[in-house]
Amino acid sequence: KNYNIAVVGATGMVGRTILKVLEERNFPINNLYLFSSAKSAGTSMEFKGKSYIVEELNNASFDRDMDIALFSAGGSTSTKYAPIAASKGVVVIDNSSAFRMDKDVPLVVPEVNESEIMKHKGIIANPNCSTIQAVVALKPLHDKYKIKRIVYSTYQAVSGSGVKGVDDLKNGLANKPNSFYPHPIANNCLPHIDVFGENGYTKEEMKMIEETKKIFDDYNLRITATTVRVPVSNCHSESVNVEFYNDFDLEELRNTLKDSPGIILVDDPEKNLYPLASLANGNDEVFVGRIRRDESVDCGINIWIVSDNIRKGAATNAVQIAESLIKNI
Ligand code: 11C
Repeated sequence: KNYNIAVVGATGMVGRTILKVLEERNFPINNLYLFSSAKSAGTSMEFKGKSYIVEELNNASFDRDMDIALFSAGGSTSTKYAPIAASKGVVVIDNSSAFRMDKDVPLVVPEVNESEIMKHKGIIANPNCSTIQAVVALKPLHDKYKIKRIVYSTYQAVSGSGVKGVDDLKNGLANKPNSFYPHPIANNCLPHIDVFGENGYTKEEMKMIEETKKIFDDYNLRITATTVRVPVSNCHSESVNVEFYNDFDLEELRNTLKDSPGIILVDDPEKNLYPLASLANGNDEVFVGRIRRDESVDCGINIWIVSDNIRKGAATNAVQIAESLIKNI
C-alpha cells in the first residue's frame, strides 16, 4: 500500500531533510503534499524527480485524503494546525516541542520505545535532537545496568537553530545588530540554548531532563544538564556521565552498545578514533565512543555521543516513526 503524506514546513532545514530521507528510504508514497508559511508558498521542490509546488498552510489544508503529516514548522504552527489535522484523521508526527510533555502524546525514539507509537490519539511527538541521540545510546545500558543518574554536557551545532544559526556562524566574529545569538558564535562557546527559566536552567536543558524521563518512562532517574552552543555547523556532541545501580564489566558494556540498534561504536583512542561531528554528518546513526569508567563513583561511566541533529535528531527519527506507523495502519 502507498500512503498520502504531508510535510508541513517543507522548505525549512528539517523539512528538506525529511523529503531527502523519505526518498532515500523509499517510503511508500501515493500523494505528497508540501506546506509552508505564506512566505515560502509557491516554491517548487523536487521529490523523486517530480516537481511539487509548496502550498500555504491553512485551516482547509487537511481536508484531503491524507494518512500522515510530518510537521516541522515550529511550535506555534504545530499548536494551531496539528489538532486540526488530527481531528480530520491525519496522524501527525510533530517535530516541535508543543505536545511532547502532553500525557496523551507518545514521545518516541523507535530504537527505544517504538511500542508507544500505537497508543497515539492523533499526534506523536518527535523528541528534541539532543535528547534523541542520548537516549539511543543510554537505552541498552539502562535496560542492562539500570541508570541512577545522568549528567549531560552538550556541544551543540548551530544548525539546531536553523538557517539563522548557520548564518551567524558563517558571518564570523562580528556580533552584528541582526545576529541571532546574543554573542558571536565564531570562536565562542555559548552556555545558552533557548531561554532561561526561573530555576536558572535553559529550556533546552529542561527538555533533555524531562524528555529523557518520559521516553524511559522512569521518573526516578536523577538527571542534570548543561547545554552549550559551539561553532560547529552540524551534528551535536555530548559528554554524558552515567551512574548505574548495578556494576558492569566495561568490555561487556562496550559490546552491549556495539550490538544495539542505531549505534556505531567508534572507540579506539590509541588510533585517535572517537566520534566526531565530521564523521556523523550526513549519517543516521548515533556514534558512541570514549567509553571509560568514572573512577570517582562505584558504578559509573563517561561516554561521548555524536549524531547528526538534523537527520537522526529530527528528520530521520520522524520518518522512522512513520515507517513504524504504516506497519500498523
Ligand atoms: C537546538 N535542540 O539545538 C535545539 C533545536 O525542541 O526541537 C531543536 C529544538 C526542539 O537548538
